[in-house]
Amino acid sequence: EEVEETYIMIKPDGVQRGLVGEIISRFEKKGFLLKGLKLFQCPKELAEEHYKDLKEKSFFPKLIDYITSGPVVCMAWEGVGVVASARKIIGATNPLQAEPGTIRGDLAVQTGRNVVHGSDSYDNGKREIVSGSKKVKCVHGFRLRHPGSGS
Ligand code: YYY
Ligand code: MG
Repeated sequence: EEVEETYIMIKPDGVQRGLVGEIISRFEKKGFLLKGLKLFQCPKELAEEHYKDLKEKSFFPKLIDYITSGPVVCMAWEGVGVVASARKIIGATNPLQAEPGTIRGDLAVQTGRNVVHGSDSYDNGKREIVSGSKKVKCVHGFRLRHPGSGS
C-alpha cells in the first residue's frame, strides 16, 4: 500500500445542511491527513471539467447546476490507500444503496444530492487536485505531521 492523495469535495447540499464538520470528522477519525481545504464557489467551466467523463450522460446538465448552486468545500486528503478507502467511507453513488455507516448511507437519500465527491482513482485524484489548484492549491503545500508517521 502506498501513500496517496485524493480529492474530496463536500457538495453544496452538504454545506447548506451543515454537514461539513461531520464529513471532515469521518476522514480525520480514520487517520488521514488533511493537506488542503477551501470553501469555493465552483464556476460552471471548472465543474464541467471536473465531471468531463460524464458529459454525455442525460443527468449532466442537472449535475452541473447542482454543483455550481452554492459553495463547496474542496479538500486534498493524504494517506496510505486513501483513494479506495475514501470511496468506502463515502459509500455507493445512490445513497439508498449505500451501506449504513457510510457518509451517503447515513446522511443522504438522493443520487442527485449525495453530499460528497471522492476521486475514483489515483490518477483522477491527481487530476482533480491539480485542476482544483484553483480550489485547494493555495494551502496545498501546507503539511501537518501525520499521526503515526513518525516524521
Ligand atoms: O463517483 P460517484 O460520485 O459515486 O458517481 P459518478 O458515477 O462518478 O457520478 C458523479 C455524480 O453524478 C454522482 O455523485 C451524482 C451524479 N449522478 C446523478 O445525478 N445521476 C446518476 N444516475 C448518476 C450520477
Ligand atoms: Mg465519480
